[in-house]
Amino acid sequence: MSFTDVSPSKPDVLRLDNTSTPTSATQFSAEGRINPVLPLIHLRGDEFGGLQTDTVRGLLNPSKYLLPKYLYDHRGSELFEQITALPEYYLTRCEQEILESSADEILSRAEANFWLVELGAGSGKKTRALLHAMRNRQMTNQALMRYLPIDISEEFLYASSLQLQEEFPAIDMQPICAEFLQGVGYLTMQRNEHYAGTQLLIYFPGSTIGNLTRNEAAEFFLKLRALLRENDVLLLAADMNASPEKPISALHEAYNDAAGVTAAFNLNILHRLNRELAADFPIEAYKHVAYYNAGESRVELFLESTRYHTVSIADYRIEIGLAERIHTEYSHKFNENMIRQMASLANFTSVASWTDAREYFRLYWLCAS
Ligand code: AVJ
Repeated sequence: MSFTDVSPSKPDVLRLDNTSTPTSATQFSAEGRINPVLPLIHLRGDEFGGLQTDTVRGLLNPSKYLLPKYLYDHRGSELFEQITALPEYYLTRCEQEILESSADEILSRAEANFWLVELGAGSGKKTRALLHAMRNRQMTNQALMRYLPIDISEEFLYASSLQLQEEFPAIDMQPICAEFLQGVGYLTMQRNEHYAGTQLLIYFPGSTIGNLTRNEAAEFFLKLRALLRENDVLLLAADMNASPEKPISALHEAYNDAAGVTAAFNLNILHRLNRELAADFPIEAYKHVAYYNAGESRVELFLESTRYHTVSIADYRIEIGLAERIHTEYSHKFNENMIRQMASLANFTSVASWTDAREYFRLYWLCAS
């Protein structure tokens, strides 16, 4: 049985959009079934309604595209996990290095009472480093601290939260199944009503911000800021742009790994469309293309067709030319000034940042001002 079988109507999930009974403790039984240990707050709407509409719209566009969020189905998330372990994919290890050496210092900037909110289910060593630092602080003062991961994938959220709660029993945890901003909105309300003296620390890891276009990123910052109050904090992880310290070849290799895992990750979206939309992409006719666009300071990912063909999806028949590219993902890269500017446009002030030994990656303490 998979975690996806935990339907929102089961009693171990607290739904806020309809009347529900609060939950008791849950745990895994020997057969791997989930029984009520960690109550999960569920705010998510129906997120897959858009796959067909979004796909058709993207393929009818003069420059064809697919939305990056659809890369992350179950298989896509597995492949992304594999990417994070690749020798060429330095991002995850750099962020880990920063947190392992600086988590105590980073959290020492927080107020006495704070909630650490993570955008994306925290599973890796990065989150552990932060939770260690939280535990260290907790031992020296009796302040109120909570860890609240927000993720739309109930499956990963459950698995990682249960694991982390087991490792850090003294830290109060509350997983929230929701879209990021929806989850933050819910938490701000809770804070304002019942925990007015508590600071929100929004940790946005992984350089996920890089997936967004500039306009989308600006909108995200503004919307997030609107939910926060002065002195709340966005702890933002962002991959650095190419520089004298960071050659373009490092960027290129991170998205063109020798083992071909990134190619498999990219191509997986076509498998998904064939399966879930009964499309008929000839997957062997596509190749993975990724390159660094210096003018836009981003890596761009495409699926390139090696021959002319047509694809049927729903009632549409879409022509795909020889060497035509379908855009699948952006991975924006940032220098400190870009982050500072984006932040200040949305009324955040960059007050500190931390980097790894090679200066490939950076964590920013952006204070709501
Ligand atoms: C999850 C968006 C941060 O941009 O590096 C990695 C996604 N795609 N390899 C990135 C990704 C291909 C990743 N982010």
